[in-house]
Amino acid sequence: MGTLRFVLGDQLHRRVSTLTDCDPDHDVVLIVEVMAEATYVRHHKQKIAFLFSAMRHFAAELEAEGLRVDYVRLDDPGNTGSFTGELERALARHACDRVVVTEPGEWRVLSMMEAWREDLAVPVEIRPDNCFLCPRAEFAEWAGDRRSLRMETFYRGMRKRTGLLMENGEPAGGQWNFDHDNRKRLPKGHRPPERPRFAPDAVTREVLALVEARFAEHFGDLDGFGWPVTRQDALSALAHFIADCLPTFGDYQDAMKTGAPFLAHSLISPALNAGLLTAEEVCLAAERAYKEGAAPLNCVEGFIRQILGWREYVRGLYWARMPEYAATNALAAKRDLPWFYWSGETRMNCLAQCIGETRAHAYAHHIQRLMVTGNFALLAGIAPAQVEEWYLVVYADAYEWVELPNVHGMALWADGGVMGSKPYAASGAYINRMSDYCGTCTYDVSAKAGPEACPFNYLYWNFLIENAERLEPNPRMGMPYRNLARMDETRRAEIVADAQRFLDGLESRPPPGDLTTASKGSATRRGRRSPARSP
Ligand code: FAD
Ligand code: DLZ
Ligand code: SF4
Repeated sequence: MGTLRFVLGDQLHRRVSTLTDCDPDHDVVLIVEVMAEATYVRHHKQKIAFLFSAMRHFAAELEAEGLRVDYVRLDDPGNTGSFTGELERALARHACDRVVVTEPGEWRVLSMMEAWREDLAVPVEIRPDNCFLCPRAEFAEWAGDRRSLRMETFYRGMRKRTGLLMENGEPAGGQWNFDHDNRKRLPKGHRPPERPRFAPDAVTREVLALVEARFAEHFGDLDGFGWPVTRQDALSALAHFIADCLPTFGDYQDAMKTGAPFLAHSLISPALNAGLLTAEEVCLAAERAYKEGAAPLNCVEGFIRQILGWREYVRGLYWARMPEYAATNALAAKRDLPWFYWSGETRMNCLAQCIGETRAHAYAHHIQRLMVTGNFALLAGIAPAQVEEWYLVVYADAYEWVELPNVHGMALWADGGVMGSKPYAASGAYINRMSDYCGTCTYDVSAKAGPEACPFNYLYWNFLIENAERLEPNPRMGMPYRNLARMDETRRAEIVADAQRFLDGLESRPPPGDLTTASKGSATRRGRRSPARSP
């Protein structure tokens, strides 16, 4: 009798704990394409294509190595469409007397795995995910029952523990953080580095056709699909980033430019989150570039902080605080998600650009996610669950462990300050400073009031007015509330009236006659029904 080793679609690493002791003579590796995972939210078409292609390539690599792989394709006869159904069928097919899995990236899948322990006739071992640098238990111990958890404290601990960018027990360069050297505006005429595109091979082309046929109603375009879908390609994408982009990564990390969706960002998150790369090897590659003098410290530290710091931190927080975390709504936000998040059709050029790029690439960089789509949702008081569903749908790198804390905690402050000491709320001035979007917008970023004024301007003050009870006592909000206090009643009334007019005009349903929206409702991951919204 052997072991059935069930590898999920985002666990595609040869050293994943499920496979560490795999016996090629007796064990079977199970990998399954299932409808339930592709539709529990209506993922962007590129996300499904990326994952199915990466799964098929990974299975082929394991087979080439001599492992026995049972790969179930979406269209295979008898495919039950769910993890549980396929696991049961596989147990009936193979002489296996136990199941081994690695803990998943989402709470709902962990609940499934726990049910398998109860319901299946064989024992089920759930192993820790060894592709992260901070084990869940270690984070939980650090977090304890503290109400607020600051990333910077966690990050410094991780630097000390791993020795990354440490010199004689001190941070390299004498500082933990080089943020003040980053966040520059792009110089005029700046040309972002060229990015490699991984042309679809026969496996990917077959998957693209499958996705187009079976998920036609899902959000997003497939044209131009160029994600790395094998470990080898992911390593080559990483090498390209380190050589060509890391040397300016920090400087322009927060900049946004029309027609330049990637700038010097690494684009490695889909590969990293699916297991094609590990956090450790990515951080070591960046550190090596610093040690060899190929990239400056501000860029290397800025990059390593994203992975060793933010990425590990959000994952730890997710597991330490779920499921209660997702249920909080500190600012009682309840407005429906505007329809333009799906269609991209809005006069607000910043949102139209970021949503358009998201539709085209299943990608937007951090500041676009936080300070454009996230900031608008915060200021407009959109219901957290609806915003979270949107982010989980639209990005190729989205899994709940990483999407939820970033949206719920960082962008929407729905956790009331567990993650961030104050909301990331900003007016149009911030977007104007960090992008070229305002120059071609039909709204006027310098106007404060009236129908042609940039909506971010009055929504920002309206947000402060509406949430004064909750936010005014926050010492970090002292300055904006002092500025608000200097406004007279007439000005405040004007802000509220402008905001009301604008918010009342938002469509949360497809406009009549919009043929691209003829889709049914989608079930949200927390079991509610959301209105039809994936064009
Ligand atoms: P780079 O800018 O090159 O950064 C390098 C790596 O650092 C990323 O690949 C990523 O692995 C990591 N990283 C950076 N910031 C974060 C962060 N805040 N949390 C976790 N990892 C981080 N990231 C996801 O992987 N999946 C998501 O679903 C996701 N949703 C987000 C939602 C919001 C509202 C915000 C503000 C951020 C979200 N992020 C998410 C984090 C970040 O935006 C993406 O990781 C990043 O844009 C991916 O592009 P990149 O690989 O080019 O990143
Ligand atoms: C996202 C996704 C999709 C679209 N399809 C599959 C699939 O068919 N089979 C699979 O094993 N995994 C898939 N995934 C990834 C899972 O949803 C992911 O493993 C869980 O969300 C836990 O992180
Ligand atoms: Fe966005 Fe306002 Fe600038 Fe238009 S003017 S692009 S709405 S910030």
